[in-house]
Amino acid sequence: MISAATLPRLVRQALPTLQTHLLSPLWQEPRIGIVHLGIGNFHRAHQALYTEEAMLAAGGDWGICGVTLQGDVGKRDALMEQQGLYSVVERGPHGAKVTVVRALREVLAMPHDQAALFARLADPAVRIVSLTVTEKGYCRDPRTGEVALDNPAVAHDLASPFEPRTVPGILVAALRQRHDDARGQPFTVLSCDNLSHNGAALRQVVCSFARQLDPALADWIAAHVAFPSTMVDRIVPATTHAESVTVAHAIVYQDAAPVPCEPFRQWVIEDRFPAGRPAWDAVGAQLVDDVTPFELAKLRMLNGTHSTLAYLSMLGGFETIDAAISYPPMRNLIHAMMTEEIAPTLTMPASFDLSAYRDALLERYANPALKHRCSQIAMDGSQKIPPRLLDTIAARIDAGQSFTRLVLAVAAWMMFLRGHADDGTRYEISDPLASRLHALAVSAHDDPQALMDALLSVREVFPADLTAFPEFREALLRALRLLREEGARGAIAALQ
Ligand code: CS2
Repeated sequence: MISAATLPRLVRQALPTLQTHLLSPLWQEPRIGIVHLGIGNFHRAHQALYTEEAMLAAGGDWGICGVTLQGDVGKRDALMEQQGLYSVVERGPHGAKVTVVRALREVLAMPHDQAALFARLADPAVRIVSLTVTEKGYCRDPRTGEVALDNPAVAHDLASPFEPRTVPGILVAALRQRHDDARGQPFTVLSCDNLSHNGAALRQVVCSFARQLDPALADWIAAHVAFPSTMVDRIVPATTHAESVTVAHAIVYQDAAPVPCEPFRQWVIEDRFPAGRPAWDAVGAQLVDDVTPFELAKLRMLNGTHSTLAYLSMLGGFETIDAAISYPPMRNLIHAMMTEEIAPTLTMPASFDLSAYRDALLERYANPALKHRCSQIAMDGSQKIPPRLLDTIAARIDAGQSFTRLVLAVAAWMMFLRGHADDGTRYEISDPLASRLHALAVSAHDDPQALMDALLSVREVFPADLTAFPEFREALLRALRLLREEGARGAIAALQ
């Protein structure tokens, strides 16, 4: 048994001995061409790998500067001690594959490294700024799509625009540098988060923030900066001790920042990069004119059922996605939800087979090696419920079709907000609106009607036109009563 703690640290001098864990023995250290905001596990197991492969296939200076926005100096230091190196552990039913990734060249932690970040963002060699900052990182007012002026962090950035802390604040300050530099060219801004129309959504947030400060700058951004949309897909759980152990055995170095993920990956990108891009298309990414159908399919089929599994599991006592999906009534429910309620809302290119997509998702969920925790997916429901479930319900209502299972998922989220499972086990709620949502849920004293009325009043989540639909309210109340009377497992059995 190797103990990771006793091994030497993973550094670039070790690479010659790690050939079997590299994508290729060839490698020329690239200059930094991408700044990535939100250097979490997802980026490191997805875009960073595609980018390294693209450089291997076609060259280019697309080294990555990763930025943590939560002041996580521990993460910065761990990765910088390893000179940006880290391992990706692909966990499939047939074992683990460990790859050491070299594309990450620098890690900065905001707000500590503000000067270094803005120097980097002013460098014309940086041609893309990409983001995985989760839904809440956009500081978006869901009612208008503009930057949320009542968000205290946004107010801070508007008052101190040269010391920004938020994503819109940082992007606008960086674009202002490019605008003020006579030779400056803008970089392309690439949202890689699970938002509908993520490029357009980010553009609106950034332009509305800039307009508060300087309308001429806002006009320049609107006219000159590209915000392509993307659909990103790979299931990437949080790192656990198991990864350190797997990596220590495989590479015999100590990696303080390994990332687990599933073998599957997909990336569909709107091809609008005026300042150039890596040859992602040479390594499996699909570059298309319109991402919308792929994005909606992924948000509704994958993320929608992921959230459904997460909330029903938090109530019904399944810890991981594979445990939940191997419970036959749950699998039946998710299968039926995708087939009968979600797929009919999607209009896909002729070559896209939605039944095959559904079956592949069910197989990915069943991956026993991944241990994707339901509590991780249950986080930030206030941000996730609208694009993943409510938009689909609205489409079903428009088409005059039923949405019994979709609404069960919304009801499960409402019950989840009480803070305990059906058997009384307590858990933490992690959400930007957590205290308000929890207080509303508790104030209902387990009365389904009161719970529904309290939570439907939260306008950041439920648009007024949806809550005005009697069919929606009736179906939601029925689902809440079912969960209250039968528990999550009973409700799953009833609606499978
Ligand atoms: C998940 C996603 O945590 C969540 O909310 O639904 O992170 C999901 O694993 C990815 O979008 C898959 O690409």
